[in-house]
Amino acid sequence: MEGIILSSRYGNYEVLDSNRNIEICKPRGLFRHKHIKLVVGDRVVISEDELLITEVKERKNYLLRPNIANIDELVIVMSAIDPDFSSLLLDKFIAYAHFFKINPNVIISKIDKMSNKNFFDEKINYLSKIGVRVIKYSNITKEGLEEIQELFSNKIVALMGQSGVGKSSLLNALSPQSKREIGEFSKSLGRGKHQTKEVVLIPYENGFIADTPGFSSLELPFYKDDLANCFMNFAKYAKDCKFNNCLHIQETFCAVKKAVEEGNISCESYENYLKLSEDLILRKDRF
Ligand SMILES: Nc1nc2c(ncn2[C@@H]2O[C@H](COP(=O)(O)OP(=O)(O)OP(=O)(O)O)[C@@H](O)[C@H]2O)c(=O)[nH]1
Ligand SMILES: [Mg+2]
Ligand SMILES: [Zn+2]
Repeated sequence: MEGIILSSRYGNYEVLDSNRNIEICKPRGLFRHKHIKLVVGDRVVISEDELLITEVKERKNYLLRPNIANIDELVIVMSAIDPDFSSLLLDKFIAYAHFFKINPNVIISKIDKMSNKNFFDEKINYLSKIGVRVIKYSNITKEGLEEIQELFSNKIVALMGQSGVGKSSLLNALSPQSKREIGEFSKSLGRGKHQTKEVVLIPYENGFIADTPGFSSLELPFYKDDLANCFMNFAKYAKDCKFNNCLHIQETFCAVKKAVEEGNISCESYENYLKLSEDLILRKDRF
């Protein structure tokens, strides 16, 4: 019988089978021998008698953090405040998603805490130009909830973001019976409580939503040249750079830098690119 992995704990996997029953299954030893690590979202075949996972289907996509496979939409949740909105972090998360070939959406949460509701409009316009959909949301006034319901229906959606931005709160608003535990945001520490500890798929409107543990930091698992390719707003110009391995930093005849000067690429996004690039090494330095 086929099923989907909803959660995993200590080597046991919760599988929702095609009869809508939840079974606790163990993987066949074969997976360990072949170094195949099953993750939430994996489509699997289980043997009914022994409750063993015998086969895993080919993945449509895969994301390392949150660790999940086969999603239809990735939604980056970034709060307007508490924790503070960070354009740098948002561009980092978006680049991270693109590295895994996933085009993300963004929810700006806690919008009720902003006196100027249009504060993010410039960033939102820029993101929509590069194909990233942005929804402003408040768990207090429920502004944005209908748009979120429409986006999430009939799909497998994964939420991603820092601890304390309100991922589990949003899940409770969408699906009250899911009863996700909520953690307080600590002003003094400047972060959430890491309330959610595991990735878990919650059934929602003919699909699923994955609640996931929040990050305190996210390391980009790639090289400088990957980063250049993950800034999708550069792509249109990068093909005209003189050097085809141009990183758009010190090189001459760089069409990306020219586009920044001419106002076609936002200075903020280019500066975020430079900052993120500082932490990464060149691929050739590795070998
Ligand atoms: N004012 C306001 N507070 C919110 C909103 N959404 C969530 N909160 C509060 O933010 C805090 C953190 O919420 P959670 O839903 O636990 O955040 P999380 O993203 O799931 O955090 P982790 O599980 O630690 O990753 C709680 O105190 C919530 O009540 C919102 O839209 N507006
Ligand atoms: Mg949570
Ligand atoms: Zn260039």
